[in-house]
Amino acid sequence: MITNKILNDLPKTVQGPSYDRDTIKNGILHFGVGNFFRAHEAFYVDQILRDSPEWGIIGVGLTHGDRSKKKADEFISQDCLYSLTETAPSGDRSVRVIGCLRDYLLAPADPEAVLAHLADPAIRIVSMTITEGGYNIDEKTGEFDLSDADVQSDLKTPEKPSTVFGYVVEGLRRRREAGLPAFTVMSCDNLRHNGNVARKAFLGYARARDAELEKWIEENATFPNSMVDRITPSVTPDIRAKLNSENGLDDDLPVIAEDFHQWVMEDHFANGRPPLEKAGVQFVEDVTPYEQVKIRMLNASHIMLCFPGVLVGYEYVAQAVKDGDLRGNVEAFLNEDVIPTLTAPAGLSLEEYRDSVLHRFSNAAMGDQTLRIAGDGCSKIQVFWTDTVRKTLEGKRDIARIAFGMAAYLEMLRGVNEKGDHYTPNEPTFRDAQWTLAKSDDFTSALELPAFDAWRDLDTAALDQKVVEIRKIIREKGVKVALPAR
Ligand code: CS2
Repeated sequence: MITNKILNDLPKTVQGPSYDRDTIKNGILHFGVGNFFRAHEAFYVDQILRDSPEWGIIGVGLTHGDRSKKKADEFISQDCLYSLTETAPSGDRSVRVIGCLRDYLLAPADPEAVLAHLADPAIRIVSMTITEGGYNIDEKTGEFDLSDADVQSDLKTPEKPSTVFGYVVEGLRRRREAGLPAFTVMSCDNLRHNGNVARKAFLGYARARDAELEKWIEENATFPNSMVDRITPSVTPDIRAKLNSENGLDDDLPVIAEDFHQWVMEDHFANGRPPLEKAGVQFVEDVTPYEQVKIRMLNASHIMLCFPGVLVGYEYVAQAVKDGDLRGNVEAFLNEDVIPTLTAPAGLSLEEYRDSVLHRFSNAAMGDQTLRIAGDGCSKIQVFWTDTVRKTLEGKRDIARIAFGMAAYLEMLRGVNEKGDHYTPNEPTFRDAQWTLAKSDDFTSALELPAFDAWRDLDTAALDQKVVEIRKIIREKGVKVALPAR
């Protein structure tokens, strides 16, 4: 275990916190303490605490179950410390222990403790990484989905919430009651306009709860948009063991990430903010061009690579990107479909960005998994591909690569690769109805899956037909035969 006690006695190659942990105060509460948060926001905040100790973080887990309980126990027994290993494509690495997490609360076990922090004036930012699909927005209507069962139940007992919406809004209600300022709601999810999406979700919930409260939140809280970027693989027990033996640590909660990291944010904070620019965060007026480039190039090509990559049987992204056919298809997708329909922020070359993305994917030492990337494809397709698909359809451009990507996604959902090996596709938003569509051999009805909802208002007849055609080829002859001609 890594604990406060061993901080003075870390291996020479491991860098510890640059500050005395006892001097740190609570300033941020974060929902969703996953690997990405720990390699990104926490990594940035950790660097400014020495000079700005008032921005320590309280981590909150929202989910039930044994795994969540185990994770909470591990955080607590490690004094909320963990190691971050940063690896470069060259294989170079560095290791540090991150100390900015001050406590870890499991919300279902102690909802009142979470609410007390939310109502504490020391907490001035509430951040979250709750996944692309976590904002409960109905893609068809573009509105917060009030029919969701958990939301309904929170609306019935709003003072005893269980969803992130219920917690944040109840926390803000308590602050209003107490005459305290609101806090900034800072989404760190990989969404277009993540702040606007968060605003829609939290205000949508608040409106259904109490219109006056919604108004107060709208006037007093802010929801800055940001672009977040750092590839952070899942940590399996094998990876954990390997990291520990390489690092000379005994860490129950190690994280590994690429050496690259980027955070571009709009400077709209309701109640102060840490001087994150000192740690390299770029504050800009409008984050749109940055997020468009990141989502439409990096994330979009990640899934364009990994849906077929899983089917071929590649476990790692670095293997898939080394495959000339799959890489060529991704390059063609970027060159033909994405770059011509994308506007770059001033000073950024999209060609250089493309090359850097493919270079980052080739980072073998990081061991990023194709199944991690392919997971939650239903939400990711809607976020990462929609603009490109819409521009392709509207501009009557070549649909071949998009159709291939959609077909590969649908085949990937069957859970068996071309070698006959089985795996478990992860689709957290699917219920039985979606799995029935996904597993059915009726290729036409599979197109009703919500993954493709965001362009259903356009004429998709030719695209749909092409997807069905390509899927048949994948099924009968394999992914490589089905790849679009180049
Ligand atoms: C990946 C992202 O899940 C995905 O599809 O593209 O997790 C990616 O690693 C991050 O967005 C990198 O910032």
